[in-house]
Amino acid sequence: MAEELPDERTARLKSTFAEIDTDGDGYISESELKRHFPDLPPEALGAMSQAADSDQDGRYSLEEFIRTVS
Ligand SMILES: [Ca+2]
Ligand SMILES: [Ca+2]
Repeated sequence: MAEELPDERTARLKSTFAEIDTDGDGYISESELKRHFPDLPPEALGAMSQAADSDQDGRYSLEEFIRTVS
């Protein structure tokens, strides 16, 4: 894969985040994640929430999301 400019990458991640954040509150909840990835097994969700939810508030901020996928 070609290397991307960080700005482009951030912009793309932001739009992905907005897509998953269906109620637009600025956080991705587990149910929004499940709605967006219906085929994701519960184990994957659990592993992801442990790794991604660094402040342990049960939802993903944009910052946590970017940190996790980048
Ligand atoms: Ca939300
Ligand atoms: Ca969090």
